[in-house]
Amino acid sequence: MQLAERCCLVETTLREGEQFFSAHFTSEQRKMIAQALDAFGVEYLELTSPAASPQSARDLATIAGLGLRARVLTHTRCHLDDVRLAVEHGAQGVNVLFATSEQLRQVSHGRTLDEIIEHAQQVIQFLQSYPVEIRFSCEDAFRTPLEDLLRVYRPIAATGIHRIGLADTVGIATPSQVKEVVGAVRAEVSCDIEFHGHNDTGCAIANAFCALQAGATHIDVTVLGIGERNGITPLGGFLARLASLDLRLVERYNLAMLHELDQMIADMVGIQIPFNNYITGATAFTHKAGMHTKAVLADPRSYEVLDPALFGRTRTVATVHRLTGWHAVAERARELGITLSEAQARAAAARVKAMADERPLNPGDLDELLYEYAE
Ligand code: HCA
Ligand code: CU
Repeated sequence: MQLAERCCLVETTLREGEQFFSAHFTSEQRKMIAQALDAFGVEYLELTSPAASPQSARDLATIAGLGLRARVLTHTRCHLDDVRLAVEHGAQGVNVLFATSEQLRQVSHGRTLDEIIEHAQQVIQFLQSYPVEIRFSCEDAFRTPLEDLLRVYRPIAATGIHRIGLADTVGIATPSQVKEVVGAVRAEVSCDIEFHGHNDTGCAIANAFCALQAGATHIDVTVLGIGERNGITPLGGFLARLASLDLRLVERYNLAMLHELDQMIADMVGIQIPFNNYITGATAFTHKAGMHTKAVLADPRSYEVLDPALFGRTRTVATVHRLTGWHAVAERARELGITLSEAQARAAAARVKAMADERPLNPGDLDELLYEYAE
């Protein structure tokens, strides 16, 4: 199957995102987020466990009842009480997990691998009497020896479950390791495979992409990447990765909404969109040095792998600094309705450089200088 056909986004701003330090979404905000992400076109929404709090349970029921196109999942402990609550509150899918690494098994639940398998099988059997998608994930999969992972996944996949998940819970995996591990699991199971990657060491996007290449079908993302600690694979960054390779991977999403989504979540959790954010950061499409601006003005593809217009964004050519070039200056003059000869544009650029050596300039300084040529 082609990547474009099998890549599904599991948008977990309403679960992993709620684990971001400053996220305290109200019921109204949760509903707004679900509706906006549905309008954007993500395939799945993952919501906080109904066992987390009474309001979380009510909000799950409300959002599951909205009739969204996206399937509404909830994330619970692999526990009969929790998954029962999930189905009672209308979840269309239940994502359960168990920690399998030595480190987490000791501090988290103290169970052996065999006990994990037996317990998971009971929970899965219970869920199989309801019309819900079932996913079982190994938490901390990348600090779990591969043989242990396979020992757990084989019998779990044999239950006929829809999906198994691999979580890089502590953000330790490398892209090549993800490829190897997901590839090995892919060779052993026939169900769908989900990947969830944290960004502690800056590999969350690369790891998610490698998981996809190795056969994963579902990738977890959040708006701006918010989540526990410094978060997980960001929706926008992952789309940037996909879009630059093949537009067919992203054309089903309402890409022009991305900025609005990033801004909405930034406002709700009280942060700014980072300047260096993929696609929606303030400088994501800003070109500065003369060599760059000259080339970009001639053909944007020279220094842009993504078309800003695809995401409702615009390109900025910075002209008022000492690295400016005469092409950029001439372009700014054209925008102001002033036609410069090459010699005039070169002279104006030289004056900008000299002025910029003296003091920081603002855009008005260049415009003022260019108006002299209009007279
Ligand atoms: C956590 C759980 C999780 C779960 C991922 C999954 C993780 O530690 O909060 O269910 O696939 O990172 O392991 O978010
Ligand atoms: Cu996580």
